[in-house]
Amino acid sequence: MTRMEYGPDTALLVVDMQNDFCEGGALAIPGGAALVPGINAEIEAARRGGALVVASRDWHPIDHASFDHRGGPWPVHCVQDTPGAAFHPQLALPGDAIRVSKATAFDIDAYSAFDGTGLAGYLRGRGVKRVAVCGLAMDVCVKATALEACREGFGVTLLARLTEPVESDARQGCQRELQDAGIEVSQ
Ligand code: VGL
Ligand code: ZN
Repeated sequence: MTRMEYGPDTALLVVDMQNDFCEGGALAIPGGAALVPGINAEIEAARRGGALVVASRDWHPIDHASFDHRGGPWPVHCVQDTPGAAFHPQLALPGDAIRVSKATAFDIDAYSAFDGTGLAGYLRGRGVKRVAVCGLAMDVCVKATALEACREGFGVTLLARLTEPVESDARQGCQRELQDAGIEVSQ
């Protein structure tokens, strides 16, 4: 069992820990809310090690192209400024955590926290060399974020115990795909 070693040249990316992706939300992922205590402990470990903490949020305009009434694949979720788009109330984000909003354009979806956000350049500017990725959903935005971090040249560790997939049988395939891309999977 490898653990992420946090230092000043690392960042913890907490992906889309929002109400709509947790139990009771519009696009609820089984086991989503139960990740929160473990993610909070990981945030603490990251801070102790001097790592940056980044939290992304899915932040769609009303009538976003990914919604089913617009022909997209998803129910309406994470609409800007609605309770469903808020971070889970127990998520302990430090005040100096970096918040990144994504998928804010009407006509295109963005699964990765790097897509259209400028995050890669920002992290490089802060001297970050390796990122640890956790959050929701393993087979959608966590996977896309980890793969794009890898393509951007960062070392990447997937925190497998701190993520859950939309499709319950997707875990093994996801882990294999990420490992094949050179990502370290930490259980
Ligand atoms: C996500 C489906 C639609 C995610 C975002 O954060 O994984 N999934 N939009
Ligand atoms: Zn979305």
